[in-house]
Amino acid sequence: MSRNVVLLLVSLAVSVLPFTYAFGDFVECSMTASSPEGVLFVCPQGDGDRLDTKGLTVTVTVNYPGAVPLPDVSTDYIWLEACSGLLAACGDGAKIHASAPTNANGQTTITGRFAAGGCDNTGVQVFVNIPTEGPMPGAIICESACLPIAVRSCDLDGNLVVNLIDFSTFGQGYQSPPKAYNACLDFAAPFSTVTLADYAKYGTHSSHHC
Ligand SMILES: [Ca+2]
Repeated sequence: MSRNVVLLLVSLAVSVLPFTYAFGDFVECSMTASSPEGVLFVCPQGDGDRLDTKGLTVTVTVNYPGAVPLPDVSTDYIWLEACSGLLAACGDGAKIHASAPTNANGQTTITGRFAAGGCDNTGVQVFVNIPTEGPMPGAIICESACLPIAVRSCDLDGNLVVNLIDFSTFGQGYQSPPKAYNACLDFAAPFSTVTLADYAKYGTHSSHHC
């Protein structure tokens, strides 16, 4: 290989390097995350609804500062959580990890489901947390704004089992109207009402637990 070719390759490599950080630096990443608006039904047993089957797939793009795409970020480092931390988790079930590592454009999706109790109507947000190890120049941590997906479990009190306590709570708001509306009981369409459709959803998960 001639010296000119080597110089050309070196200059190309330098010109595409997206960062100038040293290992161990803290790097503020930039991220975009978006999703449709909706409600995700959850069961502590992990057999609630998936985001993708409810048309609620979350799309994530991870960048270095300067909008340079960050490819090959492991699914271990990208996940979704409820915004106000109101879910009670079965194991790691209060997180939904990305469906695949980021592609060449820094993009991936989040498509799975929670295994949890509780109710969080404040939305969900994406976290990216890449440790310093591996090919990354520094620890990268970022979080998205809250996305408009309400998370509602049939384990209403979050004790990780769907039992008589939950049944009693459900009964206090069923049906609505005429009873006062409790959004945490509103699992299924039509939304803004608590009807037989919501009860049917609840009933198929009775006695479920972690
Ligand atoms: Ca409903």
